[in-house]
Amino acid sequence: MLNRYFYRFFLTTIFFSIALFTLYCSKKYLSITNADLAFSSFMPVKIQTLNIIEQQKRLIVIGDVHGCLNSFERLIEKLDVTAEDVIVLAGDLVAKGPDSLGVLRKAKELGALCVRGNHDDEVLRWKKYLNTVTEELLEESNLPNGLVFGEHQEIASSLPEELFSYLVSCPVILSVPQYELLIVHGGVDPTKSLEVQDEYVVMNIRNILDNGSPTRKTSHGTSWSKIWNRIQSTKEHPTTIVYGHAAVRGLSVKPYSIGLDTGCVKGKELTAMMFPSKELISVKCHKHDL
Ligand SMILES: [Mn+2]
Repeated sequence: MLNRYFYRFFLTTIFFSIALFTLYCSKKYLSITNADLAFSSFMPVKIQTLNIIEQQKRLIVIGDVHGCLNSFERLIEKLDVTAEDVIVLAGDLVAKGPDSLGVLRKAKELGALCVRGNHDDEVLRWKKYLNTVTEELLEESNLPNGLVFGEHQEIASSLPEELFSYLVSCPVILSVPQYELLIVHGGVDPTKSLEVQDEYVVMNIRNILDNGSPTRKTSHGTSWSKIWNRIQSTKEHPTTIVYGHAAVRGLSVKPYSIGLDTGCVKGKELTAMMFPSKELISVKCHKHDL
């Protein structure tokens, strides 16, 4: 009799231990931090300030282009861009789409500013790794944590010096004090000051888990922008964050956050917002950027 109770108790304990351990691991896996990467990228400038001068007409922020050169060119045409406009790309200029190098070339030619996206960073991490490794050592089993063979490696190995210089110059956070704006790729941890934000989190974040950790998943926790808006609405001088990275959520205009990734590479739209008017202009994208 005693034996049977003991057996039940034993099994229940094992069951709950496994359940708790699984929960712990999944939470750990979900949260993101720079420390997860064994091999770091070329360290970006963390915060850059953009001062708009009087002669400059419009500040134009454009969502994730992801190598869709045709759509990017059509949007620039539709915007009727002149030399007095300031263009900022909200990150993820490269990968997924057909012409990453073409997009970088066009952005550089336009004198566009940019912030670093998670895919841009992955290309730069590959570039740094390729600079240090010999051909013989380039094997799946030797790859540092966070790197996988694929298009990021291909882009990195065909990246000419001048386009590398352009991409590596994109800061993580671009601050526009005149318009009380911040431009980033992913978002921020709303509970932390700008100075202590983790660069990797800013490039990757989508949600905040219930335990307060940032995650790139949209399936767990609360969107960072919801928390950001709640905090900013109590401030005397609130700041608005313009970002990309969240194609699943599409265009998301809230009082203090503006999400501009409208899924061009998935055949949806490429979107630009003008400041200070907050006017939106977009073009329709096509599958494979045709
Ligand atoms: Mn992204």
